[in-house]
Amino acid sequence: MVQPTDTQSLILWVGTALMALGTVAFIAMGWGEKNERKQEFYIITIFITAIASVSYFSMATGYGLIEVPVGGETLDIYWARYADWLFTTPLLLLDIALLAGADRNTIATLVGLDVAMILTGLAGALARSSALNRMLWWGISTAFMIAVLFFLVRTLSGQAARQSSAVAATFSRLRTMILVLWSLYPVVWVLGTESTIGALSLTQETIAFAILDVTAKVGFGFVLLRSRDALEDVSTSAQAAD
Ligand SMILES: *C/C=C(C)/C=C/C=C(C)/C=C/C1=C(C)CCCC1(C)C
Repeated sequence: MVQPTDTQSLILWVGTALMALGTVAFIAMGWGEKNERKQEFYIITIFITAIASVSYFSMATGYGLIEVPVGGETLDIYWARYADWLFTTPLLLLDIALLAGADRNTIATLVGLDVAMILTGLAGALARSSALNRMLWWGISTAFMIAVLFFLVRTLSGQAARQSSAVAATFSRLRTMILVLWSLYPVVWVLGTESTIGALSLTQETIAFAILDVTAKVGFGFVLLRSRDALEDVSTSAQAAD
């Protein structure tokens, strides 16, 4: 059975630790919060890093890694990433959508497109028939990602613009983080092992995904949860609407 190299394992343990530390920090920050609306943001954000730390643990210990034969070569694929992303990317979108005061249909559309993005990306990572076939899945997944980012910029920004200035400022910071960081995932995928191009080694790819994951989850969580004025405004406007 294939195992991570020592370097990969070290990177993945660092990832596990940072995700776990983020989880503990978010629990501490939300401790004693009585307002139910504000609690939502803490609960969602805590789950994001908690799920990621378990996924990193599974990869660090080799459980999350499999061999996929494609056209005579064998690719080492960390499948656990996709199990993580399937849950954590919708939760990240839920965080920013609740902040923007999005309606149910917008949230459902965003989550649906996002789940399609991750599942078609997983299909590409596991496809055995040919490198071309893997790249076609990549193209489909990337199209779904563009749709997610389009919705974020168009529909969600419009809804956030109706909120207080504190909410709008935090929203725009988080939106920029998503636009920049998420766009880099398909680039790393295509340069790395998954596409069979292999311009990045599996170790370099592991480093790149670890930096992206920690920034997009722990960094994102800190930006959101430290915006106390924004969370306050969201909870009062939601109460007024109830
Ligand atoms: C915390 C994890 C995050 C924010 C993960 C985001 C992942 C993506 C935006 C992944 C996108 C992909 C494509 C658009 C095509 C190729 C396959 C993926 C799954 C890497």
